[in-house]
Amino acid sequence: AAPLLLMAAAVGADTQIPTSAPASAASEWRQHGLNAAETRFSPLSAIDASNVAGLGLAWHFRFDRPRGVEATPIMVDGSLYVSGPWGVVYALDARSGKLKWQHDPQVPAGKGMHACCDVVNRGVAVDGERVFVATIDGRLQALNRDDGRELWSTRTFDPAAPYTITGAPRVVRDMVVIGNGGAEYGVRGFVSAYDVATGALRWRFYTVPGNPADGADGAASDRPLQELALPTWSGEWWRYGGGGTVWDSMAWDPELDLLYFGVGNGSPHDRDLRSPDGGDNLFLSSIVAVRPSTGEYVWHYQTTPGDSWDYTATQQMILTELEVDGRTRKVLMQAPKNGFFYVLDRATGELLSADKYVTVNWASHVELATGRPVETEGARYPVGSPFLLQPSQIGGHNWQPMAFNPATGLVYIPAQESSSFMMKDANFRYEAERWNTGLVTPPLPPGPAMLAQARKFMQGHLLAWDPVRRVAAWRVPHAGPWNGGVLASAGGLVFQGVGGEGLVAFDARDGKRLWQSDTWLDILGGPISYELDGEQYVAAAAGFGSSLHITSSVLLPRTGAPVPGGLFVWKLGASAPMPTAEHRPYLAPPPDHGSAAQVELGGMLYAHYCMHCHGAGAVAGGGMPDLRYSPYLAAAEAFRRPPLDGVLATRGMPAFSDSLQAAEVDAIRAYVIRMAHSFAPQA
Ligand code: PQQ
Repeated sequence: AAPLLLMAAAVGADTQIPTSAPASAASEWRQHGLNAAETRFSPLSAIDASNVAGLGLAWHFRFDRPRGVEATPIMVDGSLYVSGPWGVVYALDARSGKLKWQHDPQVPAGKGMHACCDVVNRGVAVDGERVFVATIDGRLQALNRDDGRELWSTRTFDPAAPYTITGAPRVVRDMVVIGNGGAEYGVRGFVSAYDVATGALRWRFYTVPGNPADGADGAASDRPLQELALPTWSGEWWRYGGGGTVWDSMAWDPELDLLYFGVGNGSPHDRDLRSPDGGDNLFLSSIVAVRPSTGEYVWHYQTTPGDSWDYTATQQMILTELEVDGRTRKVLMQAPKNGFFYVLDRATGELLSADKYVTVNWASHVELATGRPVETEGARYPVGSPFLLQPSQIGGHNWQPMAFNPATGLVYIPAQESSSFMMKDANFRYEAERWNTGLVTPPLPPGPAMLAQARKFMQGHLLAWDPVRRVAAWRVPHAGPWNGGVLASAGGLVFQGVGGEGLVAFDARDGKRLWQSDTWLDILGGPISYELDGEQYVAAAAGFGSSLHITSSVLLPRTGAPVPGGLFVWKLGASAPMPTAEHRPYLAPPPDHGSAAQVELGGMLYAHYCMHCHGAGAVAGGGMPDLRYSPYLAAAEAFRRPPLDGVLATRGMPAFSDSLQAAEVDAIRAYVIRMAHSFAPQA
């Protein structure tokens, strides 16, 4: 390895693992982000730029159910622990891929309707003899590491409420910490810590205030909620929950004794609906630091005051040390959805820098003195003036993890340029358990010309960001907007799942493309690396599903047939055969019969009620049925049965009889048929 790479290993060794981890930790992947600082920088260097071309598939393991896959696997003691859709956990031999055990939490299919972005699971946590997983219906479970037996299972919320969990739990000392999702539907976010041995609740931190008339919550967060957060809200937000879900990112610093979590957007999205007299609406879109033992508030930094754009601050946080203005600072770095890259002093929450890492038009800049963004005119999309927002609600960066290489000093971000049309829903009425963003979702305009236009506004890239110089060192453009998490390694490499291409390795210094392995399934979660018997392995989970695969598959370079995903593992010199793509048969659609008015109405209703599962433009991705080729499409009477009679309820398709009339379902059918004739089937 080159001197640069040796230096990487040396620097990595100090900043890597802040806890006193056992010696084997350098060859394993014990925690979600590799370590408590979530750097995702593997100290392994056997695979480097000079030999990565010889990386081949060692083995792959297929999950047994379709739908989205977003997990970062964990590797401890020669075993891999990976979660698939619905929170099914697989324990595999890390050398051979042989299944040791699997555990299915048996989530009722109907719960899937509360998941904004598929029934994904971003991974498990392993501590001693226990494997922890959080299920989409809100159970936190401890499984025996040897045989997958359930040791305890705790309900973190009432599964009838539209909460979900997609994030990976984190073990912090003798506690396991977990948040939840659901801010698109109307919930009040919170984070909870449970005893690793018993599953007993230790503390809970609500991220937004409840109804003041109900008094205090009796949680560790009372004081900051009453004193800091409550004055920043107005109106009756609690009717809609308020939002603030902690659906993904956490990190912790044992020396400072601080646990950090990223808080999500407001519910509904439009602040005018949830807090009509304005206000910052703490702790939405914030990074919050608490004492891990008690959940006691220490500091917060709000990235997007008074969020109206779905600008979550739930994106990954990396803890490291940086030289800022001649001083070494302990920092926390985040690239949240809103398009600014933040560097904070992680002891105090002081803002050190905030710079645009993608195109941003909702704010001109962030003022360092106040820590506040300066919003642009019209960005809050007043009535009658819709706003073309950049970045869109998918963000300049979403949940796909980034990585930091201390030798290059660069943060590698799975970034995207994106835009979306923000328009108030003049007819908004809260519908329990339904999409409650308060925005009109325009249907995708039919026709290839409009589609090409939409694709131009949606572009993903791998971004190497210099957090000290506060500029991009390089960017590598990708074919589509939705790409995977990043692994950086002391071998001077950056691995990323690229939409339509499988796993790709780049040179950490300049982004030069060095290697590719086409898995035929997109890799979204973070790849990992581990060493066994002196050999370095790279592993990544793959599968179709997740927010953009489902809603916007029409914009992606490759979309999925509803086939199960799985885990792929590579090492030098291996040559196991790669499974090839699987195609599904298509039924010819019925004749296009709808009037312009009927198709237009159907399109609006489709975008509100159907698109979040069956896809924009009625082009489905991932494991969801594609309505253009549904056998129910053949006759109007048949097409009404699932939404109005609930005939597919046990398979997860909820009845919409409280929201939709027969004539409206017929209009949706006319729209779907129009789309079936507009877009060629995707293999
Ligand atoms: N999940 C994904 C995904 O898995 O691809 C993408 C998103 C989520 C978002 O862009 C979100 O805004 C989002 N929001 C919430 C929420 O507000 O509670 C939850 C989730 C989730 O749990 O997956 C996502």
